[in-house]
Amino acid sequence: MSLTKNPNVNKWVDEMIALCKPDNVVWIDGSQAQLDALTEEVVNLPEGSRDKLYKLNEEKLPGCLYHRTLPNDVARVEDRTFICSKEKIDAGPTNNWCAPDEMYAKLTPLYDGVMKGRTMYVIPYSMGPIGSPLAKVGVEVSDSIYVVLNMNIMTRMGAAAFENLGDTSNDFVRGLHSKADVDPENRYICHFPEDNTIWSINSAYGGNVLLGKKCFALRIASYQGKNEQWMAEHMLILGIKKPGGEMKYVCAAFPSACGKTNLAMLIPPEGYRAKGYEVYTVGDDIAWLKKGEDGRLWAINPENGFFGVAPGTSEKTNYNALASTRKNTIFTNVSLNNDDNTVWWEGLDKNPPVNATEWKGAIVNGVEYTKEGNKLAHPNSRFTAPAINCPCISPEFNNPKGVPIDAIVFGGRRAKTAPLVYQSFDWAHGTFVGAIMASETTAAAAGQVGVVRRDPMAMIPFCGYNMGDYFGHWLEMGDLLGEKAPKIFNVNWFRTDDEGHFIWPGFGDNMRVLDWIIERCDGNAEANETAIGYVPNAKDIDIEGLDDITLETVEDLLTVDKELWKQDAANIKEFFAKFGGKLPAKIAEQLENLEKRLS
Ligand code: GTP
Ligand code: SPV
Ligand code: MN
Repeated sequence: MSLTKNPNVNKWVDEMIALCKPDNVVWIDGSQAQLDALTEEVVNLPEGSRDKLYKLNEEKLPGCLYHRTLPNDVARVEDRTFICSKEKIDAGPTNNWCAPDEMYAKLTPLYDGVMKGRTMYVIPYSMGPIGSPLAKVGVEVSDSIYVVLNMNIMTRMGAAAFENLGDTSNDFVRGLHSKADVDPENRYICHFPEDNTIWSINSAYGGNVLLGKKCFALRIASYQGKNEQWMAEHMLILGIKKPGGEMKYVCAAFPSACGKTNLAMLIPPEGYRAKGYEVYTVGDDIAWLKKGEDGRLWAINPENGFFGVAPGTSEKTNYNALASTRKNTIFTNVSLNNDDNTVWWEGLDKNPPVNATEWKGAIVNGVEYTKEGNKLAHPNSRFTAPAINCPCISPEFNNPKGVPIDAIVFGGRRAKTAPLVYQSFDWAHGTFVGAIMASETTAAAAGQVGVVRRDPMAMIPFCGYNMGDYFGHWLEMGDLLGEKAPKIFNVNWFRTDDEGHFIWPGFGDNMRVLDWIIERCDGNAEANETAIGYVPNAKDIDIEGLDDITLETVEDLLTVDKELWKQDAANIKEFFAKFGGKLPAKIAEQLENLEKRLS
């Protein structure tokens, strides 16, 4: 029975029922009793069933579940992701486009009767704290219990979301998902920004099916933000407090699998902890930002949990993320230790389980298997963990107002060009710094790994409209915020030496760079003006307690190689040319200025 009187919701759900023809319809109220019953149902499915989840060791991992997706369905599929705006120009040159009528016509037969013999779950959820002026409501219908259980962790799910929507509003995002036959040939992730609608079919993996996340909170929301004077960004949010100082909030945009979760939960090096520095996590993947009454830029994390990369997560690299996964967490495509029914992935520790189930489901000797160069966990295996589990979750996490932002940081994986850190000259130049971001591709999306591609603001896979207009929107936000706009920086933790090793230790030691950033915000730290922006003096990056890093190493990490930058500028020019008349004149001008400074 429907959980809302809202006729817009009920009419749409009725249409989806008529289309998909499920045997049953279950409205998700969010109650523990309902979640427990669904969990029982899904763990009791027969072995070999595609939808099956497994309960993990109740003592070591209470409330935790394990799931494997099909080997052809382990990451976002950018080549099958579409922005279906009426006009092609509104999707822009960086998105796949199809006219909405055409896409609806193509997909309708695929959805027709797809849920026969299945149950449709109607999932109401809020992105952002319920009742926050920055929050928005979505409704996802899906034939997957895995989706329901993940949405429960990642969003504020249940009847309360409908109360927040009210009985008459039409302002909710309609998400239709069916795993169908999980057929990669007929897999589509389609967004209709002008209809507030998302249609996803033939996948059962994370970013393709948890429609509140990338589909709504970035692709649809970025379009809404452009029209409503706010921003939806692929950014973590963290709070840093130095001893005796005020809490500073920093947002950082890095491409997928480039370190957002790690930076958001960083533990400062010993020397900093001894002095009393504190770090708090507000969000690890997405930020919604809006001008507040005080004229500053405020941010909320629209999510309620972390859908984090498992490999590489260890007590040493990210203690807080690991701690977040010790209860009520869902693990996807990691490996099992069959002896004690716990989970393992590459980088957790140096002891792969002997009696292991690898991510595709084969039982193997994990020690031998990994010695032969195989991976027990998929490189994009993930944990879905409740934010409240995080030991350093910010006390402001549920604050409906959000937090005021002092600095915005961009960054990616660059082996050579980008220095460890630099600051932009001003907001317009900072927008340009974001627009020229580039990074090596990772396992978070299907396709080749390790190729450098341009990825403005880490939004290439997530901008729901023409990216030229998106740059324009950034410039407009700068005008709106004026003097109170956050300072903009760029970082690169991934410079390598001639043997290809990372030079900078990264992880907790990134605090040393954040320290310079927050001092710059307070006007306390010095910098050198270079062709690309303000670069710190090597001596102003605190390296006390770092064994392998000398002042010379820092100097090396901070060099700006003009020849490399000239090559980069040429590549940027080519990239910008794609946008034609949609590239804002101010951004083109920034490139000309960079070229002049380099020559
Ligand atoms: P998405 O969830 O896909 O958006 O990824 P993310 O940006 O949150 O990336 P995450 O923090 O999960 O890190 C991805 C990978 O980068 C992991 O394997 C980390 O171990 C590695 N990593 C994170 N921070 C650093 C760093 O400072 N230095 C180095 N060398 N590696 C890092
Ligand atoms: C990313 O790829 O940036 C993620 C994981 O955060 S997914 O939800 O699959 O998009
Ligand atoms: Mn992400």
